Amino acid sequence: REKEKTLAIIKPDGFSGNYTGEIKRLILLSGFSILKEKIVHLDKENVALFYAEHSERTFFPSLVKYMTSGPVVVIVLEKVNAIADWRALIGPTDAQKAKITHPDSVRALCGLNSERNCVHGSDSPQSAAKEISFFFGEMFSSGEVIANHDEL
Ligand code: YYY
Ligand code: MG
Repeated sequence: REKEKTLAIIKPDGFSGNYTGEIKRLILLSGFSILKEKIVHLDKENVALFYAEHSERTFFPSLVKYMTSGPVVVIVLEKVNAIADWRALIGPTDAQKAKITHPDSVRALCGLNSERNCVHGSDSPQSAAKEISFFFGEMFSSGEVIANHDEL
């Protein structure tokens, strides 16, 4: 059982709505270690690259506007099965649906709808590797642990 890394993003209204502390508490309580974290304000080019797979979707211009509307917190998480477990913790893409089907999820906690859904999670080992290197340069194997559940 190898540890995995995944990328989490607290999106603009998660950050501006002061959900960062609550989300990090849920992250640590769920057994993830936070290896790296930074606050960044994305520009259009950043978002277009990060969400390149969605560039032809009708929601794309609106998504770019939302993701550039304020700072985000970018976090590298690590644990066994981190990728699937973080996706499970954040809940479905549509936060309205999350409130009904996954009331304990992060998107139910602070998301609004299928666009303003508060958080991001990598969806596969390939995207986790790509997304972590997008924000932090090379994939690293033993990053510094800033905080973990033992410290709560
Ligand atoms: O991976 P996840 O974030 O759960 O959903 P994706 O289908 O990859 O879409 C990425 C991103 O695009 C989503 O978090 C919000 C936005 N989006 C949207 O604005 N409207 C949709 N109908 C679907 C997705
Ligand atoms: Mg996705």
